[in-house]
Amino acid sequence: MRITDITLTPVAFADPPLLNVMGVHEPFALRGILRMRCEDGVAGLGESYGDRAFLDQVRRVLPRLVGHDVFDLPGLRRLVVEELGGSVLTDEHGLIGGYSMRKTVASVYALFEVACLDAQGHAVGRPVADLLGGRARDAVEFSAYLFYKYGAHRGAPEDSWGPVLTPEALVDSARQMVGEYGFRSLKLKGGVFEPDQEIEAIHALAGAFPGHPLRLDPNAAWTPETAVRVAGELQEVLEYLEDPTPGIGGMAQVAARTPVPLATNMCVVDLGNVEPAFRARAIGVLLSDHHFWGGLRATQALSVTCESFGIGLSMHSNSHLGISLAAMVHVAAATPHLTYACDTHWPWKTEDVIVPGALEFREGAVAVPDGPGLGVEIDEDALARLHENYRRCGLTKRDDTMYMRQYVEDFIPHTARW
Ligand code: GKR
Ligand code: MG
Repeated sequence: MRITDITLTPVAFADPPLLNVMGVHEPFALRGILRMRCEDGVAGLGESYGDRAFLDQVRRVLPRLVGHDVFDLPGLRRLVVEELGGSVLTDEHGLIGGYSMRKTVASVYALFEVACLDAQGHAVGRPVADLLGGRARDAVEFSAYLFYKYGAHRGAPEDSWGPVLTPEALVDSARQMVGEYGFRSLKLKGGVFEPDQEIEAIHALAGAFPGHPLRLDPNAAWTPETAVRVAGELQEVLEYLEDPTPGIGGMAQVAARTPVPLATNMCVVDLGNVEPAFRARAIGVLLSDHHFWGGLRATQALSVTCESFGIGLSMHSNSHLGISLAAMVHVAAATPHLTYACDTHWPWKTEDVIVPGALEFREGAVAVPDGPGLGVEIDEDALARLHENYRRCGLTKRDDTMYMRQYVEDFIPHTARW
């Protein structure tokens, strides 16, 4: 079934001032929405990053896809490699994980692969999870992704979450999120305050939510020495500690000195990192992400690799919309080894490009949509509105550090500083 037409629409959606090691989220998060039309009126949707450098790479490949068969995924990958071989995109989505040509190709291919799988599902009348081998679970569990945050964007009124800068406010925001979505696992984005303040915050969450698995992710803000100390202080309450320190070597040093499993979406970000990280016993859990690991099928292959070596599998998230959530749900449902609750930024957004209702959170989990393909549809008015946001906001890349300097003039990212 051949592709007859393909369009890429950049969109921007409102995002609160969430804090992390690099700075603070800007007023809008960017995404790229891909729409594919095929013979017989079948359509496919994809979603990925929306920064200009990424969109430019995608646009280079687009003309070559017209006439391509959506069932020919190896051929699709060859087209992407032929067109982009040699390109390397920088990557701030994982907050400075590694980048490479292989990762660039994997990211661009992934966007197309999801749209092809959606189209395949529509063509044969089956959900994407069925095309990926069938459901290992009917609903996919997610974690509450907690952030410290400012109360308002520069010059704007306070948002509905208000400021979250103390353990008390953090516990309140967790209560709000758990109350609304029913999450069990709670993840705190750390690397914002001194480690002792973040230790106190995790203890406050443990006290307020007994029995809930807890995670802390400072995006490599600490030295190995500090990471070992924090892990020691929190070892009774953490499900895992995510990227406490940079690099496979640093992570391995920490892992050797703590029983707390270390997780990563920064030091293992493509296949080239797998062997050295596993050999060094640097991690216990890998956070997959189909957007940069080469799509849904590559995520499943990665899962088999992890299972073979006794490494757990979780899922990473960036600010995203409903097409991405649908893809995350289908692949997680069809990947038996993906047993950790997945990350999602979903609760932080207030608008979307899909028709509401297809993806609902119940007890912290999203049921796999039953309809064909991804099971989500574009809301044309919403897509036009979010594209207009994109045109007006003037952002072309994520830059949490530059924006942070509007709040704290001399801000320097905290990477491996503490
Ligand atoms: O949205 O600020 C954020 C996150 O810090 C994101 O950029 C990270 O890539 O969620 C991610 C993570 O787990 O490191
Ligand atoms: Mg992380």
